Amino acid sequence: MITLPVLREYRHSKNTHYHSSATCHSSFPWCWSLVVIDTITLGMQMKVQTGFTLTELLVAVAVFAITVSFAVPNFREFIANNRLVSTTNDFVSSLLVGRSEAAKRKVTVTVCGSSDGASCNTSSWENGWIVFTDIDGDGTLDSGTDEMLQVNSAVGNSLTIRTVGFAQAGRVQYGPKGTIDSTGSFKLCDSRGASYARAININITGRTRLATDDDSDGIVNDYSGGNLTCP
Ligand SMILES: [Ca+2]
Ligand SMILES: [Ca+2]
Repeated sequence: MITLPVLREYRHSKNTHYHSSATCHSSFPWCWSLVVIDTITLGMQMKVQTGFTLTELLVAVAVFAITVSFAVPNFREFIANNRLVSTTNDFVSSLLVGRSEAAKRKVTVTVCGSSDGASCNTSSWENGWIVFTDIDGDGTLDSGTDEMLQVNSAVGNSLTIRTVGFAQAGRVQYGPKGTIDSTGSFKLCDSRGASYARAININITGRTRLATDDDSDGIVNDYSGGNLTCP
């Protein structure tokens, strides 16, 4: 015999009463079906019989309002974090393309800020960036010799992508062995500031590493070990 913690109903004169258990023998599967049907039926009856009082309704509305007041900021933060992660991934992807194409083709590849998708013209990389083979290494896409490998449009959403440490704020260049011309970091910030910022650190071998908070003070550390600043 097995006792189930379900409600079953019995009637006494004009009142309806409930008790809290039902008993079925394990060798009678049909009994379980009856218990399930009883429970569903009873639930429907209770729903019809009770309804909400004004107090219950007000409490429900208050609980809902409190829940929403916590959920909305969390959701906004979730969206903002996702935006940063997604843009960081896109940017890392471009750097990896630049490095691997340089090594594969054994030529210089330039990655630079570009608001027009054709030339290196900005150090505010959030306006867009391009990746191209740069045979003479002059930082210009020369027709006939250089080849555009990737064009990325502006990221929007008030994100900024800036550099720190590189020889030039608006461009980096990978050599034929995949090494980079200088060390530094790319910083990705939004309106929440450095505490939420992400960074991509690059060492002289050209290796890309996502910045971490090495000293555990809540702000990731750039290529030099210092805390990131925004923008
Ligand atoms: Ca060139
Ligand atoms: Ca830190």
